[in-house]
Amino acid sequence: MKTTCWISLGANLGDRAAALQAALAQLRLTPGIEVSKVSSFYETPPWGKTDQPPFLNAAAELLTTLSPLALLQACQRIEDQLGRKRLEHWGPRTIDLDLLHIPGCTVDSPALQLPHPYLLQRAFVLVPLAEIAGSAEFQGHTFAKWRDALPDRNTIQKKA
Ligand code: PH2
Ligand code: MG
Ligand code: MG
Repeated sequence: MKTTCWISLGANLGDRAAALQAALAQLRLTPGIEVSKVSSFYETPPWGKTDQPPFLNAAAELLTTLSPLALLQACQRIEDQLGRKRLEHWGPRTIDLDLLHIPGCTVDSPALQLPHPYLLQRAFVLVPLAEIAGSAEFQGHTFAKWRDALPDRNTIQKKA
């Protein structure tokens, strides 16, 4: 059975667009993962730890036969292949792939929390996600409605 999973992609070091494209290409090559939708790429100010370069962010919809933990491992392997160094919490990174939400699935383990704990607070996540899944219901509202409730949603700029 195939499950839908929405993920967030981000980069703020090196050629950011090339890193997002390379991650998507690696996801497409991974057995058990189909990339069914990809959002536009967005220029976003750093959130949480603000003294770092701006990010390029996107969201994607995956259809997968993998378990949530196997999907997480696949994403971490791709981050490693693309030269991700795990130096600093919320610090600069060449590529970051985060699982956001799998409808009907909650996970609360040290390795993985689903839904992503900051999903509804981060405009850099919700603006791209609402582009590809705006009408999906999440905790009583659609993603489009959650996006529209974010005061800083206009700081997230779609790339031409
Ligand atoms: N990722 C973080 C911390 N802050 N800010 C933006 N704009 N985009 C990100 O992807 C991001 C962030 C930790 O994963
Ligand atoms: Mg992240
Ligand atoms: Mg991450």
